[in-house]
Amino acid sequence: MNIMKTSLKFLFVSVLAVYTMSCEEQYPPTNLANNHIIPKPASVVATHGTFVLDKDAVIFYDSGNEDLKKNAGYLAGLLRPSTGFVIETKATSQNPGDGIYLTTGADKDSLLGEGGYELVISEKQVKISSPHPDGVFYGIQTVRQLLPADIESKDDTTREKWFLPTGRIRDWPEYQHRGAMLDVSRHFFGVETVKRFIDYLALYKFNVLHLHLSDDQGWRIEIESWPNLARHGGSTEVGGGEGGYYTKDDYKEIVEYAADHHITVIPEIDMPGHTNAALASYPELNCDGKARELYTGTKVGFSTLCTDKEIVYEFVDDVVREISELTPGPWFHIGGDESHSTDHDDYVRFVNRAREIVNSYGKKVIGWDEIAHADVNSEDVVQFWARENNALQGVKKGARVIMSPSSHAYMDIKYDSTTVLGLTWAGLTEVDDAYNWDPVALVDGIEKIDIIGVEAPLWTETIESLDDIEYMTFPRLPGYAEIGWTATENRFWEDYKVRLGKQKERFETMDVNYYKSPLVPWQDEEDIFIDEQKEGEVK
Ligand code: TNX
Repeated sequence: MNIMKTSLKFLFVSVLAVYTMSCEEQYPPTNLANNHIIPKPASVVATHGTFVLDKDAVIFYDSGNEDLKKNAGYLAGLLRPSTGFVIETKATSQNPGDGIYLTTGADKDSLLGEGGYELVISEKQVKISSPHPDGVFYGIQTVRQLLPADIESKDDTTREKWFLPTGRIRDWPEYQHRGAMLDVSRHFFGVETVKRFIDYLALYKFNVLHLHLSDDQGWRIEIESWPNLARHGGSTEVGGGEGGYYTKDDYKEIVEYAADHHITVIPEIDMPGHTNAALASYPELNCDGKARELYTGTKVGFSTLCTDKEIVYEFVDDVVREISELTPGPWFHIGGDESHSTDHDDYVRFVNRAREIVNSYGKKVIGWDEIAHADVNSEDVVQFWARENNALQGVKKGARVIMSPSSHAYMDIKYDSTTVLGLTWAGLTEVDDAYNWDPVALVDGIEKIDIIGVEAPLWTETIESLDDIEYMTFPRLPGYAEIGWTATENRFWEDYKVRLGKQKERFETMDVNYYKSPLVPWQDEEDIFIDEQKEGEVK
């Protein structure tokens, strides 16, 4: 019986192989509906033709639009290594009728909103239009995912023709805030690592990078008026390693790189708890006037700024001012979590003053859900991570919410009991748990209108390298992207896991160290091709 089975299987595979070879010219399939784009687009209509991208391709963009010019340059740069094509970018004042055409000519298309786009692929042209350059950038990511995984190769594949199936995609984000957080304090990560992280966010249409820049174990950004923060407070990390910090130029470089990828950086200075690194750098920030020792362990809740001292508010003012000057985005995150060593009334007073300082530098406040105990209002955002009551209280005071439930959205939580990296305090978060939740269904009394979006934090007590970052984020990160982008009624784990499984070759070509979850049907691209051929036959 077994022999029978094996030989049947062999016969089946050989037939498929011959069949595939004889169909080579048709590669890839021409059915746009068979895409495995993440996040899943709002609507896809296939027209069953093929667009051919070769070395003569030109990328056109609306003349006079500097943002689109940048998008065009970005796309040409994206295609360059793997195709080897030096693709020309050209300004145009009208639809050229062929090539790749990036345009904000969808001005009146209100359904798309600022982040939405329409991608129309015909045999002659790939046209990406959106009311806003952000949407065009997202359309570019969709095109990228429609191309084979090889497109991510850093080396010239020498492939002469690249194909896209024809049709129309109209697509827009469900939430305006789609973020990930990187804790650069517990372990420090240099500019290049942060840039790779930004690359991954861009691929999945995230638009926010939240940087957790200070904590007990390290202060990670240069502050000119308080130089010892970075010099001393940044000199170590969890486990006693070297640590490090961003100079102002480093931080600017990150912010600019993020902006080039249509991502806004949110800086966080966690206060009044999680401040040991600052308390070790300046004795006057402590109530007893004595500097603390640097800390390289992983406990939380033991440190607090001395909320009675005026010098503490001068410190907060200087820090907020210097960082805000370098931050084009509208937000400043003041942390506010786990201030277990701060008296409740002191905490409330501190947060209220910190809010005023942030507002005085033209920024809006975000804080972890505990800040709802202070006088938050409709200008503020509360980041839900632990306590439903806090989030609800924030909403009752008029604040809006970012959803980062630690039971689903924490990328530092282990996948299963065998995961070597990560923590377990919030349970375990397999890839299905990471995906299967609805921001609106989390807290009774918090409605869609109260929620600006979702964010997946990566805390780094156990994370030491880019490889570690990748292992914990992949493959959960694409799922968070889909929760933020795709309407809940359009999302199903059973469908998502198949699309995720089809990213295998892309992850591998990108050299991403990912967790091969047994819940995901990982597929090689040639098998996908065979499957899609089969599907084509049946239909
Ligand atoms: C809780 S989430 C924290 C962090 C830790 C994290 C570890 C939050 C606002 N505070 O300080 O790094 O748990 O998962």
